[in-house]
Amino acid sequence: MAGTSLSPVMAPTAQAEDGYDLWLRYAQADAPRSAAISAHATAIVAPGTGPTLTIATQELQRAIAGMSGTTPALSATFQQGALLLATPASTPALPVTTDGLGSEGYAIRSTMIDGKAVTLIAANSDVGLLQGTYNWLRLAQSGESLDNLDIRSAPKIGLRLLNHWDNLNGTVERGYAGQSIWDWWRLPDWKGPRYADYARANASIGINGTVLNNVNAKADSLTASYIAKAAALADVFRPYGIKVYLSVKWTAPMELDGLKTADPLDPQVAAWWKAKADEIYKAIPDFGGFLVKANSEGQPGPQDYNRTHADGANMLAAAVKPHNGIVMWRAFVYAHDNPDDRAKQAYTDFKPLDGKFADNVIVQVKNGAIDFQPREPFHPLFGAMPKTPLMMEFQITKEYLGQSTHLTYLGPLFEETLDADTYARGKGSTVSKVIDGSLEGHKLTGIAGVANIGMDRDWSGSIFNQADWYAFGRLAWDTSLSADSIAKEWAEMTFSPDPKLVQPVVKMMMGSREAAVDYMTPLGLAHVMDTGHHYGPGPWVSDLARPEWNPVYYHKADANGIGFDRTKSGSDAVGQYAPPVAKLLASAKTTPENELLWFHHLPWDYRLKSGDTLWDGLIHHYDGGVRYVTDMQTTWASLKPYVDAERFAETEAFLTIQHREALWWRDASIAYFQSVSKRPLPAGSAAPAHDLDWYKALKFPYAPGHN
Ligand code: BDP
Repeated sequence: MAGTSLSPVMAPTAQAEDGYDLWLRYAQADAPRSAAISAHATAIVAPGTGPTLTIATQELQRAIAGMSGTTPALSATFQQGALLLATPASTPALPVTTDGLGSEGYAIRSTMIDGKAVTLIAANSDVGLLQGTYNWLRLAQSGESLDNLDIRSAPKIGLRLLNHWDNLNGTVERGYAGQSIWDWWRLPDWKGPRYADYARANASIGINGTVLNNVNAKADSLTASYIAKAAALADVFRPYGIKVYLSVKWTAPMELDGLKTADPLDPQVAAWWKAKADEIYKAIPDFGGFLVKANSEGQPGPQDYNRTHADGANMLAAAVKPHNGIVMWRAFVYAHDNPDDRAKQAYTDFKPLDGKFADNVIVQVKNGAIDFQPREPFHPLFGAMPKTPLMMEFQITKEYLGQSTHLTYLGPLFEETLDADTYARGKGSTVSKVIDGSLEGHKLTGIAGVANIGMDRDWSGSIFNQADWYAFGRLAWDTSLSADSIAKEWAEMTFSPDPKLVQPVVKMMMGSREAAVDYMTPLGLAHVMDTGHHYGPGPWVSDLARPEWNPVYYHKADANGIGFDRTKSGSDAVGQYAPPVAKLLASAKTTPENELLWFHHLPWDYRLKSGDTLWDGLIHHYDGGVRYVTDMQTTWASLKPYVDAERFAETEAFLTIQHREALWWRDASIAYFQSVSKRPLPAGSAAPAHDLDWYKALKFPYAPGHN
């Protein structure tokens, strides 16, 4: 077994399967696959030894050694079966064109050079070669053929970022995988090995930027000492093609330097930000830019000075513009003094600002109009601001989807939103086309995922949560991929390419998010989680200071029926969608049933498509969700022979937790809604295990992720 140059931290066979290696395990392949890999990687020819190329060639050596037992040598000359990395600069007569691949894309082609059969990975840059390398390794790991390759791939979305909601004290807002991986205290002097492993994992799925700190930002992140710490991380990430960004607090000029105001139109304020940007770029020449949460949930912002979000964003944009930086301005806003439907407020605030943002501002919009619920209709801002680049914000961490222990694969959630049709420019105006810029011809494009990464040995709090990080990256690179195919390649790399394992695992993953919708928020219900920590059910909560913090605000259940009327007779949030969408949503009959109660308040006797009354159907969804979890437990138990003991046991235990909690969700929800509807349960549905007061009395003061 070769591989003396391997990092001891991630050596493929050096340790038990604790999940640290993610999908980059490079475990020994079976004989045919091992032989195929060796035959297609007899040597590696690379155009130089720069830091990025060194990462690529070492990754290849490590991976090939792990999978086949032989380490290919770095070679200057072609030989039969060599893997050749090349750019037009290194190899002028490349047999493939790199036109259209941009600065990150690549081509992989099985070809003949000097009479020798080789595999060529070609790109315009070393980062492109690294991306091509990871694609080739994905094929090798997942047991795909390495013959006759002819692949071209380039991302349509420019900014593919993680957003860390990490605090400077090491906690992570909505983090369920342990403490923050940023050791702010010992940076910049100590750069632990985990930083490079983090960059490597992200690069392997095409992520090219990371916002280091919480959107609920502290001004301190912009002090000289914290800029130096961010610069140290940027130095580690750079060769992987990953840029660093910072969340900023609006009042930083006042807090750090005693300015009297943070009014964006005040010249002193603008000068402060300009000087701050200059200082940051001196330390981090390729700094990406700022992410801003302003005038939302108590954060300060330009509206405090009677200025608009555009005034604020443009002032910051001017500060970073000379350095090619950008500003990502979040549209997640709702205000305590606005009595309108919370689902409408972002649109109301931002739509009038369309066309008013500087050209290096991109508005970051959550997938739905409330807050990362198990299911939300797509945000009405997508398609509604044609003159403004909009970027997607997904939540990879599962604040509302079972947190660390539930197996609820998010691929289908991401896919559902990306494929949703806004009808902004007629049929086919999907959310994907809004955010990849193709619908309106925008060049600045982006997608962000709120990270699920922490100090846990397995990074994400569970093995299956790794799939959400993976799926986010893969979809960010190529929104046309299916959640199903991503689950398949993830399972092949994370466990093994054996179809006896892969097929059941993928099947279980693919239905798991819908199961969580069923046992938590069926038929379009939302935001019925308990207060603050959002762990577990609290549909009865009605005593919080702001109306829209209370679950009762969202479900509006009473003796007659349930649901939020967002049609013309109600809040008319439906009117924020393009006319063809609005028309469908105007009637319960034409609204997709899985969004029914999001848009309509309906009587308990309303007939669902199944023939069930709404009441019976609701109960059947709760039952179905729990049943799905039972089925996952059975499936997983049958996979014991195919999974290592450590990862098997963890998943088995977490499924036990999930089953218990799915039942809790079902029982507590039914106990509450039955206290309102006063209806009997349909035949075959068991009564909740406890009475309503028992569920109401449960308290979780130490639930993780909540400050
Ligand atoms: C909500 C979270 C809260 C975040 C907020 C945001 O509960 O912790 O600060 O979103 O996105 O999902 O700003």
